[in-house]
Amino acid sequence: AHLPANHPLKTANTGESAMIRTLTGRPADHAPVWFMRQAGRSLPEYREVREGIPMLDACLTPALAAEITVQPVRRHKVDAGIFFSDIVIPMKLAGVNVDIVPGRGPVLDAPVRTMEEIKNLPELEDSALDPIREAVALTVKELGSTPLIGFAGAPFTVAAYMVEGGPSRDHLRPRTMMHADPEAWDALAAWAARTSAQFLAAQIEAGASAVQLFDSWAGSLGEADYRRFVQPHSAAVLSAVEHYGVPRIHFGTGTAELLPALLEAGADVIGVDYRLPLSVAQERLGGGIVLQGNIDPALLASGWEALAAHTDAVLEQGRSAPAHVVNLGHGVPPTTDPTVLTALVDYIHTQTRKG
Ligand code: 1CP
Repeated sequence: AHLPANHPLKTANTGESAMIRTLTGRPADHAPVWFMRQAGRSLPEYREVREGIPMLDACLTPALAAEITVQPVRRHKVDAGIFFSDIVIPMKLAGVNVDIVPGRGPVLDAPVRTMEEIKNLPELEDSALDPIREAVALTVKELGSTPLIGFAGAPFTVAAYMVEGGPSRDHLRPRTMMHADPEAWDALAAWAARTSAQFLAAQIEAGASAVQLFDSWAGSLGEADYRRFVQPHSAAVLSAVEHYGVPRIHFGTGTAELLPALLEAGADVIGVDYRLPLSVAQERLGGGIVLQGNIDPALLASGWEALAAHTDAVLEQGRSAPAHVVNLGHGVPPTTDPTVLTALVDYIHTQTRKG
């Protein structure tokens, strides 16, 4: 690996943490756990520091982004922080007019649908990523031996927001565009891949010990479209950061039929959503890959007995993989009682502790 000389994997001991040991397929003294969307609205301390501050402003204020990233680690004793940011931050920093509308999500002033519009997209200047580098450096310092996981949106999920101009259920427009104007689609997905790769590289160089590529909406694609129009672009992001030598997680939802194609994009770890048991996922993936997942977020509100039984089943199914990082099968719902998350982390640590 070619980590910068002062990278935490070399200078601190995140490399021997249960999280990094497990992500790299080595045994650990307990199963590590983190939760997608562990920072955010489920935490009163988050709501307090975010009061009156728009989402994207919070992401681009380094001390605030660092504080919000560390909050769930402090409270729940999860085994990693997930950098507080958003998949639309790289396009924002490139100069695209995007905002995050409360209760809705990312919305663009002008959707990007034609080759002309794609050719006019600004490139992301490296210096524009400075607030990200600063936030990551502050976070890593605060986290000490607990690893920080960086992330970016995968090209399909990012481009889907750009083509639709906002959140959508079926992602009809990007799926139509792939076939109506494949050249334009490939140009847009390549732009999204470049900016996401730059975003990941900035986080790794500033100290992130692992990264996750979020293809949250990949499940709206059939396998043939995924392979033709998406996989090469996701593979480009993953290979752009391979030389750093930090573990790369690839996650999508609704990917049961896409798992082998997802694996071929080249990540080190596959994140599985809550719909498919980990043992079935492992079978479809050929048996040799580290898995992450996949407690159903719905069970966080189902009462402790049902949650503990479900967690036991997830831990058992995780034994089918060479190593298993425990997570939810998608993000923490904003209505989640945070004390349930704290208890769940403790339960997972206790149930899996060796010796
Ligand atoms: O005002 C607010 O509090 C806005 C809510 C919010 C938050 C807390 C948004 C808007 N983004 C985030 C942070 C965020 N987004 C994180 C870091 C925090 C953590 O995980 O603890 C991460 C990793 C993301 C990534 C993200 N943004 C994804 C991929 C993950 C996933 O949940 O699938 C996606 C799809 C987005 C887009 C987005 N940003 C925000 C919303 C509400 C959405 C989804 C909108 C939709 O349904 O299409």
